[in-house]
Amino acid sequence: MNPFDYHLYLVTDENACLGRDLLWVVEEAVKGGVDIVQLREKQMDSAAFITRACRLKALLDKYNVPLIINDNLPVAIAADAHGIHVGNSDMPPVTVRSKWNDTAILGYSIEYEAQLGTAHAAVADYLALSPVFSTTTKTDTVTEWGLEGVARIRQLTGKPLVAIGNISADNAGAIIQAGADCLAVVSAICSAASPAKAAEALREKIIQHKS
Ligand code: TZP
Ligand code: MG
Repeated sequence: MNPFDYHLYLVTDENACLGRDLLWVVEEAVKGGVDIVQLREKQMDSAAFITRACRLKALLDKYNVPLIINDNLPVAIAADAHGIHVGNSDMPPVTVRSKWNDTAILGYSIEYEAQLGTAHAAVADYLALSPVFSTTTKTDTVTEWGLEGVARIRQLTGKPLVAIGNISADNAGAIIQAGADCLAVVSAICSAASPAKAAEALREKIIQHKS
């Protein structure tokens, strides 16, 4: 198990970057306070995915910020990433653990409450409530957890909880107060005029509302 002590999680989406270079956006975000980054590439072939992951890893290593790869174990291994994030219909966390080292950060998306009691949730380093609020960035979702859902799941598990979905500086404080440990965002940072300032604003809200 890895101690997961991160607070502002950037999930990348090149389409959300308003035509700007993804690595530039990520670097600005990190300067503004993002402390963990997930490379999420849904269309890219493996070779290009690995190349991009290696570039991003080299950048993030300079800042001591871990790189998580979305749903692709060969890419995560090839890029020597710090971890992997899988969803309910991806490679199961127990399988990931059997194929990769124990020190890798393993994130698991929770779409149904029933996932909580499984061996998969048990081997994860953090659980992502996906989505906390419905979002146009990802529309194939099941449960909109809402603040009540965050609070309920908080009572049911001691695992670090990451909230994702339509998070902005406006609702960040309430989500932390409801029990999330970490907030993950795509558009609030990738599509911001200043990704650094957007990250700063989110980070400030998180710190303010941590009990
Ligand atoms: N998983 C659940 S919601 C989501 C992902 C990848 C997208 C979140 O994007 P945004 O723009 O922060 O709402
Ligand atoms: Mg997935």
